[in-house]
Amino acid sequence: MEITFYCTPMSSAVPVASALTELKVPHRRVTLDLAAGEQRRPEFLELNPNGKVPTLVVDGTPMFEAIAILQWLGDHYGVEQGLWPAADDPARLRALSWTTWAYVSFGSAVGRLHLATNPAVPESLRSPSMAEHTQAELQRMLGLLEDQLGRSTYLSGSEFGLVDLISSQVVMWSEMVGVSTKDHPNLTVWLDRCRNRPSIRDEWS
Ligand SMILES: N[C@@H](CCC(=O)N[C@@H](CS)C(=O)NCC(=O)O)C(=O)O
Repeated sequence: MEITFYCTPMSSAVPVASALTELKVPHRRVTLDLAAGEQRRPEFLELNPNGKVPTLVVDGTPMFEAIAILQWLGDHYGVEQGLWPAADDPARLRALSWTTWAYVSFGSAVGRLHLATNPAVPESLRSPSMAEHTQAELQRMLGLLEDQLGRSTYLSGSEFGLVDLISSQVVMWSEMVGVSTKDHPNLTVWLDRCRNRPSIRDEWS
């Protein structure tokens, strides 16, 4: 398979970069300069009409949205390495649930908090009451991870897997936006294990 990965450091492309490393997927990397607007060039919009990184091109076919790319990488490279459950394994249902939840439910709340608090956002869009409401919602959601991690060392089970690589990086992003994980001891231990994984650590440093 010939894979080209369009990325930018410290962006939504980072979890895909660490998954490619963790899964040892041979690929070519193309770094886009977002500040220079390279993502809006017509040839890139042909690959991703949304004009964003990450974007992956697999044997000439483009795909976009980080969570879709990550789940596809799990299907194609993770199963044989024991990092992603096989399609007929009931654990696949949990893997799809947690990873989609991390991006869609938890991740969108992190996005709302970012909007409500980021000084770079126009003041009319910022909102202390929205920030407070969303912080409470995020703490409730971290509690779900805390419960799950009280039952198993990793979300993947007893061993680290792609579910952990994906979910931990959304939590790491939430910390950057001002979410505290300190009231969740199981989660804190898990997060430290994940962030010290070379495939994650090297992309975040
Ligand atoms: N939902 C998308 C978000 C991608 C995204 O927002 N990427 C940003 C970098 S963090 C980007 O490429 N921004 C360029 C732009 O909006 O012009 C995903 O998860 O892939």
